[in-house]
Amino acid sequence: MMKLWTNAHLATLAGAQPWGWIEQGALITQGAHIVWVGEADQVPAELRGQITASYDLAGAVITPGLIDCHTHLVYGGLRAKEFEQRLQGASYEEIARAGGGIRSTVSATRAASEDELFEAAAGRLRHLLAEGVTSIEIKSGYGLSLAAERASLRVARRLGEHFDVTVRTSYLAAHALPPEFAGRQDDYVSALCDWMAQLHAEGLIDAVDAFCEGIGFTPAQTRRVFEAAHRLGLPVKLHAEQLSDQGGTQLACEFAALSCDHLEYLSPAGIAAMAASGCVATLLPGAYYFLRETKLPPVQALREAGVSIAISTDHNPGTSPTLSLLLMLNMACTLFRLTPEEALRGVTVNAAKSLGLADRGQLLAGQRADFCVWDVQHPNELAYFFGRNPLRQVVQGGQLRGEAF
Ligand code: DI6
Ligand code: FE
Repeated sequence: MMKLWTNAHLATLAGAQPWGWIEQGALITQGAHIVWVGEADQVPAELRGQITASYDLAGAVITPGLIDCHTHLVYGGLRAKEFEQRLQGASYEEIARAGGGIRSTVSATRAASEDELFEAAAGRLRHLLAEGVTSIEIKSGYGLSLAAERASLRVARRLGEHFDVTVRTSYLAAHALPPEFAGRQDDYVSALCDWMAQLHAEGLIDAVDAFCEGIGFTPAQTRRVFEAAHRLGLPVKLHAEQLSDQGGTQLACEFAALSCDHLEYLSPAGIAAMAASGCVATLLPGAYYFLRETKLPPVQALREAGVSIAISTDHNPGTSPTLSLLLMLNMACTLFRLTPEEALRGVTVNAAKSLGLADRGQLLAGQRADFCVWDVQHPNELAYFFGRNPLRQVVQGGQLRGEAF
């Protein structure tokens, strides 16, 4: 079944034009894919004859579907109390070292049933979907035991089955040290590498992530996690240089990491390694804002080095409880000085790259037909407004969301 989507202003993010702009555009989809994109008056005659349904998009702006490429969506409990403590003067690192922080979410996650985790995450996911998210990465990392990491990853998979969204999972058992391994960090790394093999055999892991940081794992321990991932043929990514420069980025690039994320403390050597290996820099303005970080990621140097920049919510209960990817577009511009076009590329084509998904992120023949229909005059408004959701419709795999099959 071929569908024509016409009367649209297209931000294809492909080609040499700014925004990949097509002023009077049209798209043709077949099944879940785009088969043609171009000027509305140039639809090829041989395709026109095969069109079985036509949709008038009434002059709306169309972008690729949004991709939230770094989230910790599955967890139990909340951390609003910790937010209060921070306002009373405690730092994030102090709270973490005192057994709060990530580990308090671990207790709440372990105490929750799979159904409870699903319901809580589903409620959060609905907010993201309502702003045009069509693909999302979801990390484990609040279970920190075989059973609880499995539960989190199973919930992530279930979200992908239940909702109209593509879910990619990342195994982040190397997020924090669970209390039962206190003083035995290397033993924990051995254990999580064994679990990785089991959970991968169960089809639950698409990529492997780690938190390389003073309050996380050392570069040597991170290396062991990556070696285990490599043995299983799994791609890696890394929470790198968020609170200090550990050189995790260079290590990740040795393993051809898909992305390094956060990067406020990234060094010139780290930037060079990313440029040489084609690693995506995923910037997370929500965590920067919520932690009141003052050290900016080196955006201009990343640009000059030609490193692709992605943007994501980093949704998590401790450092980035946002459920708005559109707000992150605005913050990427206001806080990190990205241009609105760079910000949109950061949640589409570059976010896709950071997940190893070559079939989405641009409006191009051959790509998945995931796109958003926006009530705006120009795509720069997506980054300009904050707290306004101009999403009109989502097309996911060639199907209008909510439309009966
Ligand atoms: N960096 C972060 O910002 C989150 N995880 C990480 O490795 C924070 C996780 C939390 O505080 O719960
Ligand atoms: Fe994160």
